[in-house]
Amino acid sequence: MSLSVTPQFALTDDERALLPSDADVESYAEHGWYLSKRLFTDDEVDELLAASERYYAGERDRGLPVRPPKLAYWDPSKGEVQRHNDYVHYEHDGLARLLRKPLIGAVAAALARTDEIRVFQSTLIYKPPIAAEPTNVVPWHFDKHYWSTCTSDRMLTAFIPFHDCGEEMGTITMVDGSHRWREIGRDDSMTRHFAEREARDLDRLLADNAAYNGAEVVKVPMIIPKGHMSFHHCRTYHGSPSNRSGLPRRTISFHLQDGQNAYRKFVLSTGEVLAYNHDVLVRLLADGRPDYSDPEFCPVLWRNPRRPADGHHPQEV
Ligand SMILES: O=C(O)CCC(=O)C(=O)O
Ligand SMILES: [Fe+2]
Repeated sequence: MSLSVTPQFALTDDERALLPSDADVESYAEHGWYLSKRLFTDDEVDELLAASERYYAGERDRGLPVRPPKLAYWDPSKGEVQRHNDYVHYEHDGLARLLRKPLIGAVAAALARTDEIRVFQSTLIYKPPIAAEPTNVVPWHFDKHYWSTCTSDRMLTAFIPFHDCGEEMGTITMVDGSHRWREIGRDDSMTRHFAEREARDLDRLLADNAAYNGAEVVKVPMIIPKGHMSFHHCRTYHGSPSNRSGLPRRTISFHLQDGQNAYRKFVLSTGEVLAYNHDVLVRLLADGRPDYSDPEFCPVLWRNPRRPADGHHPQEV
């Protein structure tokens, strides 16, 4: 059997020690979240912060060729609200260079039990240090709702703070085990981003879904030391409270897809075909579907370097 050797994805021994253990992978399967070991050095995190400041000052290495319909794109004219900026891995090489660290993909691959991880989206987030700022509150949601055009249920997100991130800062908070809940008959409104929805409706939705599953809502704030990151499954409910720390909360939500993920047509009850922002950006497959493996927008972050060229998928990393 011939091997496709992809040396850029080989990990050093030190990096392999930072992968989740078997028990960690089991725990992620049970709880739907995982707090990583220290995947970035202090220097790397400081570089992320500096690169984000240059991004906010207007630095770009390239611009999106068209503006997709639901793009999150803060600019200074929006003022001191919570900032969300999508596609930073595409537009800004300084941020991309750090985000493309193969170790992050290898950790995600172990958790998702897959042998390839591609970038799906990256959103640079900033919560200004204003305790009463209403836009700083992230209502309960799970990410798969926004990714209804994706075939995969293994997608996941690395939440990467640029500093120690605890409760005072309004850190991301997981609803333990909620990725295993069955969903009450969903309606189309779930495909709309939380920023466009009433927080109260989403609170009720969480409570109703918990009751439907006979489950308790156990909220686990992720206390994340600098250089560590938290991972969550695409069906894990999560949200975050206001920033009461007096300092800005700076993070990137790095959304990841497994190698098998592909576009699927998702029709809303109105008959409208749902579109994700990628659908107007990425190249098309021969059959006309958007290609969620377009290396321009969805590059491979990590692939098992021992993966055989014939496409069989050994699980070991
Ligand atoms: O910014 C937050 O606290 C939540 C971010 C989020 O929803 C995500 O990473 O999927
Ligand atoms: Fe989210």
